[in-house]
Amino acid sequence: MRARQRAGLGPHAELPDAIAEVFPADAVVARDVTIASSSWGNRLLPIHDPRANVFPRGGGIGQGLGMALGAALADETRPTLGIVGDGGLAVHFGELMTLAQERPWLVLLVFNDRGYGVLRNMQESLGQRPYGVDLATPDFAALSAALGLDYRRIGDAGDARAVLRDAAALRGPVLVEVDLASYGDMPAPFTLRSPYRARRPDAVQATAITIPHHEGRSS
Ligand SMILES: Cc1ncc(C[n+]2csc(CCOP(=O)(O)OP(=O)(O)O)c2C)c(N)n1
Ligand SMILES: [Mg+2]
Repeated sequence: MRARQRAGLGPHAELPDAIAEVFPADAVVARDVTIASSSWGNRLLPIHDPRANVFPRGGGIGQGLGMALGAALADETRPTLGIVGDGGLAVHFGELMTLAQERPWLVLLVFNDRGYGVLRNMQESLGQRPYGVDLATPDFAALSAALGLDYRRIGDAGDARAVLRDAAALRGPVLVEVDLASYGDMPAPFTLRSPYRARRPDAVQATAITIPHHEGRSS
C-alpha cells in the first residue's frame, strides 16, 4: 500500500522522506486540511507517538497553524512542524502575528498552489471550469519579512532535505514555502471523491416521495 501511495506522488514523495529524516521521531506534526495532508501527511508519515499526530478530523481548514502553535509552545525542547495550504493559512492569517510574537520553535511548511487546490482539481475532474478557487496569495517572503519571521523556499524536490534541515536548525519560527508552481505536479491531480458527482443532472434518478397518510387523526 505504501509503495502504491508513493507511486502516485511523483516528486512529492520526497517530502515525507525529508520530514522523517530531519525531524525527531517524537516531533509534533500538526496538519491543516490540504492536499499535502490528504495525499501523504495523513498516510505516509511514520507516527511513533500518538501525541505527535495532530489533525482536525472534522475537516475544517484553518486550524492548522493554531494547533501547531499550541503544540510548539507546549514543548520547546524539539521542533514542531506545521503543514498548511495557502488557502487554509489565509483563514487565520492573524495567527502569524502570534507566531512572530511568541517565537516558538516551529517550522511552518506552506504549500502554495495559489488556490483551493483540491477543489480546483475536483472541479476539473468533473469537466467544470475552475470557479472561486484561484486565490489572491501574498508574497510569502515579503509577508515573513514584514513580521520579522525567517523565510525559506522549496522550489524543487531536490531542495527539500537541505531547506528543512536548515529551517529546523534555526530553533525558532520559520515560514517555509513550497512553491508548487515550480516544484511540479503529482502524476495525477489529487481529488477527493465528490459527493456531487452522483447529483449531476444526467445521473439523477427519479425518486418517489411518499407523504405518510396519518390514519386515525382527525386533523
Ligand atoms: C472552514 C472550511 N471552509 C471550507 C472548506 C472546504 N475546503 C476543503 S479543502 C479546501 C481547500 C483548502 O485550500 P488550501 O489550504 O490551499 O489547500 P490545497 O487544497 O490547495 O492543498 C477547502 C476550501 C473546509 N474544509 N473548511
Ligand atoms: Mg492551496
